[in-house]
Amino acid sequence: MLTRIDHIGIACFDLDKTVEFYRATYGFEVFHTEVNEEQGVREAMLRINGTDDGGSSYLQLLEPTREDSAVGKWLAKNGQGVHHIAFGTADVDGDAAAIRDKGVRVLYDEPRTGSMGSRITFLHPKDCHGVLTELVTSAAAR
Ligand code: MC0
Repeated sequence: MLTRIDHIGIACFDLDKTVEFYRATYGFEVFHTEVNEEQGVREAMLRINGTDDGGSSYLQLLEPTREDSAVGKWLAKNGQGVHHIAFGTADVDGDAAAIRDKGVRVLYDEPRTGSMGSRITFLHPKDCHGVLTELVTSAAAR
């Protein structure tokens, strides 16, 4: 069951400048940074609020590490902005299977590694009314 918004992914050209905008404008601080080579991103997680399952909701700022990555391609075509939304679940495998059975393309056969040790998969935006949608089981929920 999808129980919360885990994060909103925002693609940017310059991670440091974008982090500084969110800090100076809204007061959001960086909770975590990492490079995910498989996904081709350098990212900063800004924690917005805790949630009633013990997890959190974040803004995820994403800078591509290579032009041919998903975020690099998207930025070249669209410029900066909201790239995807991510729903939190305690069972990414079960939810992905159930959603696949409804005819929505799930992009990975098995969930991959996401931010902060989470397990993630994506749903094709063309099957989700134009929204690239991620499913996340946080490390804490595993
Ligand atoms: C592409 N499209 C999108 C989109 N990306 N629509 C909405 N939102 C997006 N973010 C649309 C394009 O406009 C195009 O539509 C069609 O999908 C095919 O796109 P493409 O440019 O030809 O690119 P593809 O097909 O090579 O790849 C698209 C696909 C890819 C969604 C399959 O981006 C992907 O595998 N994404 C999942 C991985 C990902 O995004 N990783 C980065 C975040 P038209 O109408 O022009 O045909 S990593 C992350 O977030 C991790 C670290 C985490 O959360 O922990």
